[in-house]
Amino acid sequence: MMPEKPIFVNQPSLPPLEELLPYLKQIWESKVLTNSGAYHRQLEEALCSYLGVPYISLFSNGTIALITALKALNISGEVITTPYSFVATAHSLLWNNITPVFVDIDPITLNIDPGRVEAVITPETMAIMPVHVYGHPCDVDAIGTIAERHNLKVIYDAAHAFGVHCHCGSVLNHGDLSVLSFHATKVYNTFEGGAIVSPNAAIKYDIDRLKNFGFENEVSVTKAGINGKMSEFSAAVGLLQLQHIDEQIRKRQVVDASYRELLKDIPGIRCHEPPMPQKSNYGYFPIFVEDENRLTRDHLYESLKASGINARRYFYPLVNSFPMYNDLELDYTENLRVASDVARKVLCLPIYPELNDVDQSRIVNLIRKESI
Ligand code: T4K
Repeated sequence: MMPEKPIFVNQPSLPPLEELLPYLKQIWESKVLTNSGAYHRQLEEALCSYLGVPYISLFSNGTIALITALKALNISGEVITTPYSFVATAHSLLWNNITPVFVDIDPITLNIDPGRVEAVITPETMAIMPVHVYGHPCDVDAIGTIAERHNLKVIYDAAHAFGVHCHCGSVLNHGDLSVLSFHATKVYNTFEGGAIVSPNAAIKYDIDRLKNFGFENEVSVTKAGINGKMSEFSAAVGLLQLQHIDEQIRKRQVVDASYRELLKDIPGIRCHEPPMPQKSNYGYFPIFVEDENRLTRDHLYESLKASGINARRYFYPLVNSFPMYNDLELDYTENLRVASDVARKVLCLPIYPELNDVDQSRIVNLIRKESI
């Protein structure tokens, strides 16, 4: 019997190859491969307009963009963040010699719980780094109020929040800076890539120096910068992807709605249902395997995997449990109850624009069979 084809959690969307060829021809002819070439400049402009943000700086990936965002704001000391994220969020703090202080999450949004932030502010705290987990907006108003009251910077890890709008337009306009990821597995991808959204030209200027080794001009280096530049190839892919993004998000919405319908009567399976933002991107489809289910989340994960369905436990284990975070002073076992509970139950099901009805039924039928 033929093995069934594997299904991955976030299969990248790619535009038709023939649409990329004219871009490649242009790169080949110009021989400008990187360092803020024509496509790079065009993509920055196009993204500002699509996302509704004032300034954007493109990066080679989201992690370098996070590290650079902290550098650009001269953050040191302690930063309050969430343990319920991809490791890159907290790692960006360690790469800046900053101590992460993990705070529990809200059980509905799964984002940092603003109600717990003030209790951990110390004289060393310089910033908050919340994450719009799965593209669902944080409580930006509450976080903004706390930051203002304590004179803290806010850097949003918006890796999942491409194109997301909250109650007042793009969620990327909140905080001091927002950082995007354009990794292959994201809603909008440039193979590898990322960006920092800034509110004014002065901070964009600093960020653009920092991502290019700190060069001010040919003979002057004014900052200890890094190489975080996006190549012309990635920028070209980005321009092309932008032409298809609305259609791709629309298809994701159909997959999302169909999962909700198909899963609704399976005992012990609960879909994540935070308040819907004004505009979503449907980047992830987390479910929770509740305690009353016949199987644990890990059993379900394994049996899906055995059938070629590669769901992912985003975000398990919690970041604070990794060895490089073990010597932090706070005792997190008591303080991270919600995050620990969610991390134990969550499973992100495959979601991407090309996920067809047949494959979706295959996934849901397996979950049903294992759950009843
Ligand atoms: N902040 C947050 C909140 C993030 O979630 C991330 C990244 C970052 C910051 C950092 O941004 P970047 O530096 O990555 O730009 C994946 C992604 O690698 C990572 O970008 C993402 N978050 C995270 C949530 O998911 P893994 O370790 O699960 O990736 P991987 O390679 O196992 O891919 C997952 C599945 O996708 C595979 O089973 C197969 C499929 N896949 C993957 C790739 C790379 C494909 O079909 N094609 C591909 O090219 O982390």
